[in-house]
Amino acid sequence: MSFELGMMAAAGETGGSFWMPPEISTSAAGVDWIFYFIFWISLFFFLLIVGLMTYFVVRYRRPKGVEAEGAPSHNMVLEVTWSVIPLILVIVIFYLGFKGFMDLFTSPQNAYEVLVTGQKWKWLFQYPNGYVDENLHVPVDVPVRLVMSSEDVIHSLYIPAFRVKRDVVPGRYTKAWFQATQAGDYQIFCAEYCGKSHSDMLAKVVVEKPGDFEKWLEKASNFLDTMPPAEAGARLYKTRGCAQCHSIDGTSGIGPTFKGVFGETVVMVGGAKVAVDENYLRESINEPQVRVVAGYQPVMPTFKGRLKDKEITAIIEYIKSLER
Ligand code: HEC
Ligand SMILES: [Cu+2]
Repeated sequence: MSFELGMMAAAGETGGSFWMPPEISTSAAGVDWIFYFIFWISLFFFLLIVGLMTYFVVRYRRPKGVEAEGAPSHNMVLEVTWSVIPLILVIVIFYLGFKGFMDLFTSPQNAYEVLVTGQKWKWLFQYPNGYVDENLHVPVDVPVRLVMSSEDVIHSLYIPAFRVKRDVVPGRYTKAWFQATQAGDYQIFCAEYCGKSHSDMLAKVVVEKPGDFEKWLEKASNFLDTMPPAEAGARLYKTRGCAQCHSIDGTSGIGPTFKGVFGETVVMVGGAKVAVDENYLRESINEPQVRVVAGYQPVMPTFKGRLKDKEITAIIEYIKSLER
């Protein structure tokens, strides 16, 4: 991956290098600096030590027929030198690393807050007005704090361009922050192996130009009023957790698939047959335990009070659009 990201940087974006993607956050340059500082020190000592070792092996090898001399006791000057110089270097590395770590972990108080949920296998981002999106939109030049948690296993939110990577753990909150420096789209990965579709757990950070962020958020939050209901429903299906249990491709998961269910006759636990229409779908969303589909556990949570009527209508329109 480093190689691919390196190529992206070579394509003319700011900062970055062969090893590193472009630097798009205020912390990125500092992170890269420490990385290269340690990298060059390591390379220098690697070459020095391996070079000298090789030279000494050749230079002082014992020819045939020559007896080995006793080794000299020790050399104070040499030993103090090779102890004190590395000591100073590791202290400097510790200081720089600790300072960088504290910067990365302490978000500014006035930061704009976005709630992040990791789940198998996608990211959800919730804005202060309650709107949930599958991509992370942020304003440029504004500090943003992410307050993150997981619905299931451990994930890790990784935004290479911002040099941000932080585990997302079920049952607790972890935080990360950044301040983006350049408008554009950047990749988000999950960096903690979390199961079958781990590598598909992708999203984008969209860094918006000044003023555009507010416009985007307002427009996106009003999607119920501006989008065709079936499209709005498709969005809710992904952002409100239905996708966790219901497929749209005909495969059965924790719950039945939505594909082609509208207009069908479904058998309930107890043997009753129900024709699937708008009212049945509405009841299934609001009171899933009233009639339970045969062959499934009654594990669907109720969405009563959690979805507005308009949202339920949109989801029903979406389910209707999924023909077999
Ligand atoms: C935790 C898993 C889970 C989640 C999340 C979930 N459901 Fe369900 N759902 C089920 C199960 C299991 C059933 C079948 C048992 C039953 O009828 O209660 C079901 C049944 C249904 C049915 C009836 C389907 C049929 O074939 O008769 C509908 C409609 C439905 N869910 C809609 C939704 C919608 C809309 C959402 C999201 C807002 C959602 N569900 C979220 C598990 C879930
Ligand atoms: Cu993951």
